[in-house]
Amino acid sequence: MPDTLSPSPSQNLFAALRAAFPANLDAVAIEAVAPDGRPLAYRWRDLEHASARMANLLASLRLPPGSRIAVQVEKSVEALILYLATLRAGHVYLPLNTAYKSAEIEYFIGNAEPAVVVCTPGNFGWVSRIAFAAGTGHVFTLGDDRTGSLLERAVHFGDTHQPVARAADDVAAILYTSGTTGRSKGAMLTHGNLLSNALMLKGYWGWRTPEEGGDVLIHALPIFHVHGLFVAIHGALINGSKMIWLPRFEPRAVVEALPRATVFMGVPTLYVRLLAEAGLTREAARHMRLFISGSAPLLIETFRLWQERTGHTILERYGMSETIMLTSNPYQADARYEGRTERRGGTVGFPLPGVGLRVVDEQGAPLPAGETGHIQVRGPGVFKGYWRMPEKTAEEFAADGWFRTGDVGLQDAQGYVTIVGRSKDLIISGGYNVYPAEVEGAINELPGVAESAVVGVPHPDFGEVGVAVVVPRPGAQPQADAIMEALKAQLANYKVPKRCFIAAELPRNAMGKVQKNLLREQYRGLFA
Ligand code: MLC
Ligand code: AMP
Repeated sequence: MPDTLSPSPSQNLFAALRAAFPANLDAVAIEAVAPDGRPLAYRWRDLEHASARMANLLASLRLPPGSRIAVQVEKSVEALILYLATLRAGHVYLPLNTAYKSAEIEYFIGNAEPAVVVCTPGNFGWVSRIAFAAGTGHVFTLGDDRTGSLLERAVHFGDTHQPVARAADDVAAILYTSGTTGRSKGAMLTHGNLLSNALMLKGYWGWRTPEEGGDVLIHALPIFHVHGLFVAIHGALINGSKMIWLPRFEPRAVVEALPRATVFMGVPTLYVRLLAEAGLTREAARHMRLFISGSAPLLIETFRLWQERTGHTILERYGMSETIMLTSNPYQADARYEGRTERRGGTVGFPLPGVGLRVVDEQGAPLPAGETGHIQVRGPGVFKGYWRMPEKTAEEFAADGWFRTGDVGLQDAQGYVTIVGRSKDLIISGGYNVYPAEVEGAINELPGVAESAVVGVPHPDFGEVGVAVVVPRPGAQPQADAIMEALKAQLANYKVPKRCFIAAELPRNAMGKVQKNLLREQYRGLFA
């Protein structure tokens, strides 16, 4: 009897975040620093009004709901406001790493067909050429010093705006990732995925609302990936917690902010670099409630050194672009796991509430506790699919609907999950994913190159970095330096291998497959 049902309430993520703003909208929501060093304070009221103006600007473009808004800009509070405005206006946010070069941007824009592209003022020339050629209707600019056409236009719009109704299943953001193989795919995350994950973490990590004394988050991560954009920002906003907003990661700035903060989130490289700061002491960290690490494996040495230096035990958690957060070490006693409280170094903790996790063998049969296999997951955070790639989406799910993470690991009898490796050919360098296949493709296009292999090897700062082994064409003499230079011109800088070697051939097995494990072994001591 549909006529007796009330319309389902909107599940717009922005509306849920907005509802969690503190009652005092004049309180400071974000402390930031202008590029010229001036301190900036944004009140909750500023976030409300500025996102309304931008949402009204987007509404004035009369785009169909769910239009993609692609954004490649430097980190700024205005960029965060643009994210909120996109949700508010019912569109889909598509953040792009600032390191991406033109060929990479051309692919993303061609694939996602955004209605709006926002870029830095300095990149307007080449980005707008790519965007208009791909059929994008509007290109705005946004500088980290509050310059650019986006704010110039938005200022003419009203500062009230009713969030557009969205269903839980409507897409809120697309994050490009290579998944387990091949070309970059756009992972579609819905309003429901993002909101359920934010609400679950609110409870699991014991966030304190302003009435409970409040938390203060140091935000030092980039805002174009899951960690900085969703886990950190949603965490703060849905708890009405203040953020100390750093435009980029600088260890000294983080240490200086510690006495005013309670929560910090970082990839392992950030913890390694912070440990090199003399100012990192127990005293500096005495008000801190929680240090969270994720996106890449945290070395047990780092975990222990951090305990010794600060008296705090880092809480390591594990997630993915396609699933948001999946597992976490406990913040407090976890009743589902016999009340265990131990944050165990080298593990990523327990499956989070609502997350199903199983370890399976090559045939997909579940393995008993303690045995290593492929990690599969399901739950409310698992994405809707890859943008316009139904076959690729189907490949990544088991027949019974569980998502194949591409990670290899085990769950012990007590419930702790350990990631021991990856079945996907992926290097995680400083928390950024590098797909060897993409880098090898770029190398193989270079003059004089017959073939190449890129492998990840341990690195003291980035955890893991890429090393390239290149086989010349007969008679050709490609030079390692020239190869690295050529790659820097066309790939995001973090994808460029840190070293390149010329070799007569690549090791292959009887099937003709390149034996990357042998190359990894050969070069594993390179940066030791
Ligand atoms: C920079 N460089 C890197 C690199 N970052 N090389 C390898 N890996 C990286 N991650 C290189 C540059 O190419 C440059 O080389 C040199 O280092 C200095 O560049 P920089 O720009 O000054 O580096 P810096 O600002 O110090 O950046 C390092 C960093 C940054 C660790 C702060 O990489 C970073 O913010 N990483 C966090 C990534 C992140 O947020 N990941 C979350 C993904 S979400 P050259 O030769 O040009 O001089 C996810 C899901 C989940 O995974 O579970 O969270
Ligand atoms: P991304 O596709 O950028 O979201 O990266 C997701 C991948 O990062 C996961 O599939 C894991 O391989 C890796 N990852 C995330 N967190 C951790 C962690 N705590 N330990 C080990 N690997 C991690």
